Amino acid sequence: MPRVGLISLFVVESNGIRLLASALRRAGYDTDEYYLGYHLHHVKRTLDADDVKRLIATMRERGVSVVGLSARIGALLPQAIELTRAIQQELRVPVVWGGAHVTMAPEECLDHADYLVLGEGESAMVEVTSRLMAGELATDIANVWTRAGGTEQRNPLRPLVADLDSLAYPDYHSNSDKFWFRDGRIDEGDPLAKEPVYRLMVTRGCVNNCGFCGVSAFRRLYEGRGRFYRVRSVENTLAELEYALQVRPKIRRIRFDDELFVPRKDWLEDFCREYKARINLPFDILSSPRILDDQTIELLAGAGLDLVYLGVQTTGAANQARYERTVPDHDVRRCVAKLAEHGVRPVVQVLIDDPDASLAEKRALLGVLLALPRPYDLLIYSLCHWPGTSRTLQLLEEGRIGPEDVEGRNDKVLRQFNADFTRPRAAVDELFLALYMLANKRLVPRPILFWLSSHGYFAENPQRVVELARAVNMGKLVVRGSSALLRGELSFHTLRQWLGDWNNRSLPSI
Ligand code: B12
Ligand SMILES: C[S@@+](CC[C@H](N)C(=O)[O-])C[C@H]1O[C@@H](n2cnc3c(N)ncnc32)[C@H](O)[C@@H]1O
Ligand code: SF4
Repeated sequence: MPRVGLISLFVVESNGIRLLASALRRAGYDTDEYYLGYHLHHVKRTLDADDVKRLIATMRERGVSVVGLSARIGALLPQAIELTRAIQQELRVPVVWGGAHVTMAPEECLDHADYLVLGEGESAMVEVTSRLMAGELATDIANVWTRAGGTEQRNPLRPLVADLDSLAYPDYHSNSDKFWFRDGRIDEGDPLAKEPVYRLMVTRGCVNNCGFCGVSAFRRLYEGRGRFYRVRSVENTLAELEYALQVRPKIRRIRFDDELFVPRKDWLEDFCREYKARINLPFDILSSPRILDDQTIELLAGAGLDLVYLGVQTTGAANQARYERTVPDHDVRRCVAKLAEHGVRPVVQVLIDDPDASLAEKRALLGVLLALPRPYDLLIYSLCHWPGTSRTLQLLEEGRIGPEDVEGRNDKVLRQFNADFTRPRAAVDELFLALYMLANKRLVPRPILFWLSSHGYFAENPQRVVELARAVNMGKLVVRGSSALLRGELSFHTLRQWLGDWNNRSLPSI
């Protein structure tokens, strides 16, 4: 029986692969999921030749006649190309690419795959599969770009899925059609089967349009193709969670992967009531102070909200000027204080290394971070230029970056997404990175950090401050890791991720 094989590259968590697999199975196609490598942060990001051989041998054995590869990030393009060539040569079957990078930069991908599926892939992949399985070409299908028929075909996008409840959710019960290849091992079954954290998404799109974010590229692309921001019903969400708890009884925590957890009060009220009654596990979300007013925080905390990745990025003024984003600094303060008051852990996320960030802005951002009630967790990201975002287009137009700086032609995201000291920076930027890393921890008094930030000597000689920041950060990671281990909450993947970072000498701030 011919079958589809879907491959996820260095991301065992992939929602995309699982949802596509469910869509294909629902449409009647036997479908395998193949996970190659660990998480991206694991030290090995090159393809392991033996793993590739075993993957191809397994696909041959199982009669895979159509291959789908998820090319989510431009930085992994060389690996995606290498793997695609090996599959085409060995198996002589068509290889279809889809995923965020294909959607953002299809021109760059067209040379390398037989078919590209842009945007949401469920129904397009089912159609492509039905054609290919019938021995036909799949050249005239909405969302598909291809040169398979000899001429280049760029079909328009179909409308966005209007009703997210109509999609099948990922399945974790059928284990005989999932394989995980890494370091010479093959495991059957879903790599996440024993994970204590269950990840899911309840939305697609976003209500905002921040310039640095992939959303600004997707929104432009999808203009005129239906409602961009969509939410699943509360009932559909809880039904997925109840199913997951049945088939994965080890789940201890829920992580909503949505980039902005549901900015709709009515939905949140229903959700919180039902979630508390039916699921009652601690849960984590991504959000922004704009969404989390005091009342919403109370509501979510009452339902079990434990941790919030809180997007702050930079100062209110710079956010507005550069990124089309309005979050006043005082609101960040209010939000973090309120979360702490309710026992919810905020993980503040900031964005550095924008070429237009002035010295005054860097100082002001330190002020914003120092004004928050300590301690709190902090993730510091270094601006990466995804293809097609508003900020990337603007910087390209102004000549502030070149095409070689855009992810796909660049792989900065692999090396410096979480900012650390392995990337060369101007001395003053090293100083500010070190000061930000110290700002969220109680060890160094705030006035000293202010003083360090304004003293010319340290702007030219930041090494001592950098060493201090590294040591303090390392201490916090060790304490945090040990207590998570004791609570039984240090998941296998988080541990691997940290060990990978450790190996790369690039421990992120926390
Ligand atoms: C959740 C998430 C994560 C989670 C979990 C991933 C997961 N569960 O899938 C984690 C934290 C692991 C993660 C990791 C990373 N992520 Co991420 N992630 C996301 C996020 C917010 C949602 C992804 C998602 O699951 N969407 C829902 C599913 C259904 O959509 P999808 O994956 O796009 O899949 C659909 C289509 O793309 C398509 N499709 C996908 N694959 C395929 C394959 C085939 C054959 C076909 C036909 C179609 C198809 O069909 C799917 C169903 O409609 C996106 C932002 C976004 N809105 O896309 C960022 C995003 C994809 N991530 C991004 C980045 C940078 C990363 C990291 C590099 C971060 C890092 N340094 O660690 C890693 C990369 C990991 C890897 N190897 O790919 C960037 C990518 C930018 C780029 N193009 O380079 C995005 C766009 C973030 C942003 N807001 O700007 N991520
Ligand atoms: C998935 S985003 C969600 C952000 C959240 N919705 C918000 O409003 O802030 C998570 C974090 O990734 C970081 N990030 C997003 N785009 C980035 C880019 N182009 N380069 C580096 N970091 C980025 C930002 O710091 C952001 O807070
Ligand atoms: S940064 Fe957050 S709020 Fe802004 S567009 Fe992206 S996901 Fe939406």
